[in-house]
Amino acid sequence: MTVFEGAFTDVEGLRLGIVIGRFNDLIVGKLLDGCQDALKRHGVNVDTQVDYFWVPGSFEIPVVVHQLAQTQRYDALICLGAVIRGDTPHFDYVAAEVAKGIAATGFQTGVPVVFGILTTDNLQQAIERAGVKSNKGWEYAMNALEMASLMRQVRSLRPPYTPSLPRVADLPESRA
Ligand code: INI
Repeated sequence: MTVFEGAFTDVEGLRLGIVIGRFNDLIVGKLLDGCQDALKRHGVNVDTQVDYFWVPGSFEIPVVVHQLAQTQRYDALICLGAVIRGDTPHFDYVAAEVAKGIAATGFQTGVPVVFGILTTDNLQQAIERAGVKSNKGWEYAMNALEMASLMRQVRSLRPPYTPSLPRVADLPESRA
């Protein structure tokens, strides 16, 4: 039996991208601080090993993170945002789209993408998760380190070639 799990200190040559939705900047800035603190304490140089991409709000995160994942430049990507419920259904649309978009990027590209989007009912809950009681940004950084390390191991299991698919005309049951 072989057990695979990610390490938190597998940071040599690691490249990370962080996509940040500026909306609710007070909260998101704190998440970013927590994230950078965790990365630094695990040996990541947050100036040279991390690229930062600012977008207007959480809704814009998926389009950027998807393009970044396709570059295959990053071992992991972290999305940071804060979606706080208001008096209208806007929250539901933004929260649902960003969650779907981020999940799709991970599936479609094989690059780990951390869902670092706070979705809270009010500002108080967001503040508590952005540095007052705990800082979720720290956790998101740890998730990225762990997944980047695990996916490096998973990738090494792939055969060193991609067998080409047979042509339809060569399939035995084909009438082409
Ligand atoms: N964006 C957020 O990141 N958080 C929110 O709470 C939020 N609310 O509630 O409106 C929000 N809206 C902006 C949205 O992400 C887009 O930037 C905007 O709709 C333009 O596309």
